[in-house]
Amino acid sequence: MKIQKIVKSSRAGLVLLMLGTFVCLLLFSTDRGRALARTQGERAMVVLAVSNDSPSGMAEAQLDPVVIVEQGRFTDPRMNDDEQAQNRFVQKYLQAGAKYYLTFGGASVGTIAIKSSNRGCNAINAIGSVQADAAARGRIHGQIKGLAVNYIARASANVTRRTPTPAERTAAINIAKTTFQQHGAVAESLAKLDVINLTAIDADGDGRSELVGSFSVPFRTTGIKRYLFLILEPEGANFKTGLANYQFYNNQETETYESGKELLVDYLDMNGDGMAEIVSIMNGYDAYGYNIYQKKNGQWKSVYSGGGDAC
Ligand SMILES: [Ca+2]
Ligand SMILES: [Ca+2]
Repeated sequence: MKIQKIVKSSRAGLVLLMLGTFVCLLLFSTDRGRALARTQGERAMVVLAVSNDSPSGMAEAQLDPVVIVEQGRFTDPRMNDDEQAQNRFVQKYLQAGAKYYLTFGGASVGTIAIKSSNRGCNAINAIGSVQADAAARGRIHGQIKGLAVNYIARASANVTRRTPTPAERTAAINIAKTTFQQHGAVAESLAKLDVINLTAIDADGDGRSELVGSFSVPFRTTGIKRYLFLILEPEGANFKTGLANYQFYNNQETETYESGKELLVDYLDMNGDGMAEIVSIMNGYDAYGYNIYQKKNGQWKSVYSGGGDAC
C-alpha cells in the first residue's frame, strides 16, 4: 500500500512537474511573444489630427489618423486603403476608451478618450470625448486644429502657439510675396495676396518663434489661386525661409477643392530629438492628406505625406 502510494504520489509529482514546465514554457513563450509584439509596434506612437466644428466648447472632437511612428519611421495609417489592415489598426489603437493626450502648441493640454470609429470614403476616422486644459479650451475650432498622441508631449506650461506680432506679419508677407514672384506672379496678383493663416510657434523650444503661414494669390488671367505654405525661421531681427511649399493647379476643376491649399495642424516632437516635427493638412482633388516636416542637419524637409482620405 505504502509503495503504491509513493509510486502514485511520485507519478503525481512527475505530472505536476511536467505541467509546471509546460506552464513555464507557455508563460515564457507568451512573454517572448509580447516582447516581439512590442518591438513590432505595440508601443508605436500614433498621431491623430483633432478638429472641432462646435462653436460652443469642445466636448467632442473629430479625430483623423495622421501617422504611426516607430523608432523614427513613419507609417501611413491608411495602409494603402487595405480595409483589413485598417481594421487591425482600429483594433489596436481606436477602440472605445483608448486614451490619447491632446496636444496644442507643441504641448500636452488635456486628454481624449476614443468614443467610436467610423469609415470615411477610404479611411478610418474617430470621435473622442475631450478634457481640455485652460491652455487649449476654446482654441481648437474650425481651421485651427490640434493633435492627439498616445505618448505625452511637453508639459502644458510650454504651449507656444499665438497670433504673430505686426512686425512678424509684415516679415512673413514680404517673404511670401518674393516667393510668389519667383514663381512668376505679377504685381497685380501680389497686391491681392491673402494671408489664409499665420501662426507663431516654437519648434525647438529655444524661446524664439518660428512662423508657419499659408498664403494665396490669384492667377492674373484665370483668378485661380496659387498656394504657398511657409515655415520661417528667425534670423537676427528678421526671418528667413526654412521651407516653402508652392502649389498651383491652373484648372477650374481643382479650384472647387482648393487643391494645393495647405494649413498648419500643430507640431510635436515625434522622434525625441528635441526638435518638433510640423504637421500640415493639404487639399488634393476631392481628397486631403497630411504632410510632416522635419528639421534635419539644419534644413527643414518634407519627410512624410499620408493619412487623410480620398473620395
Ligand atoms: Ca524657436
Ligand atoms: Ca523631432
